[in-house]
Amino acid sequence: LTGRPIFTDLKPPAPKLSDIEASKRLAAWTAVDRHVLREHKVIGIGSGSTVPYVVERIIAQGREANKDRVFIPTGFQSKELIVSGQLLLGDVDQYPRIDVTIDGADEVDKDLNCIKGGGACHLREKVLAEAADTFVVVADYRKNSDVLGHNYSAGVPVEVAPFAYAKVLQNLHVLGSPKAALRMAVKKAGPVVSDNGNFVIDAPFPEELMLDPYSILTKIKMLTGVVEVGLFCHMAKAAYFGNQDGSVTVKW
Ligand code: ABF
Repeated sequence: LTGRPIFTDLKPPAPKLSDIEASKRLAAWTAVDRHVLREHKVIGIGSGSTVPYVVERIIAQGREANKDRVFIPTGFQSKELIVSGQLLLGDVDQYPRIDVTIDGADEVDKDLNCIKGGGACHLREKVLAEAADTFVVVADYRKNSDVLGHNYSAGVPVEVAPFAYAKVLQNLHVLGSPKAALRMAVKKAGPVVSDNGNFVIDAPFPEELMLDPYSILTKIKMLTGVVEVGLFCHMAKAAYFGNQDGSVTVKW
C-alpha cells in the first residue's frame, strides 16, 4: 500500500481498546494534533465511529483553545458529539467557510479518493468537506486501499430523492452496477432514510470502472433524482490510518 508510515508517541489510555478502536483513535489524535491549529476557529466535524476520537482530542486541547471556536456537524451524531462535549455548535449556513473538516471514510485509495456514506450522511459530509480550506480523513488500517472497492464491497452510496429511486436504480444498472440496490433498514423494515429525508442506493462497480472514480462520480451525478454521490474525488488533503503496530500511515 502506498503511504508514509510514521510512529507516534500517542498512547491510548485505559480502558484498553480493541486493535481497531485503538487504530481509529491513533489516526484521529494524530490528525487533530497536525491539523486543528490554534488559529482555526471554524471546524467541521464528520460522522462515524472514528470521529468521536477526533472530538475527544479537540476537547483535550482545553477550554482556552476551544472558547472562541465554532463546530459544524455533518449530521445528528456529530451534533450530539459537539453538544455533549460542551463545544459551540454552528451551522454551515452561518459559516460557509470552514478552516478544517475532519471526517471518517469507508475506503480511501492511493490518490486520496474516498468512498463515504456508509452512515448515509455523505451529502452533508461533502458540503463540509468542500467548504473547508483543509479536508482531512481519519480511519483505521482496514480502510486503506490502492483501488476503491477492494476493501469496501458494499459499493458507492448514492443519495436519491425517494420519488426517483426506481428510475435511478435502473440508470445505475445500465452504468455498470447490476447489483445496485436500495439500502434497507435493519430487519428490512423499510428503506434507510437520510437526515435529509432521502433514500440511499448502494452501487458496487467492477474494478475496471473503479480505477477512474471521478468518471463514475460525474456520470452518477448527472442522473436526475440523484442528490449526492458518496465518492469524494480530489477533496482530501491528507488521510491518516491507524495501524495495529501503533504506527500511523499518512497519505497526502
Ligand atoms: C462517515 O462514517 C461516513 O462517510 C463513513 O461511511 C463512515 C466511516 O465510519 P467509521 O469511522 O465508523 O469507519 O464518515
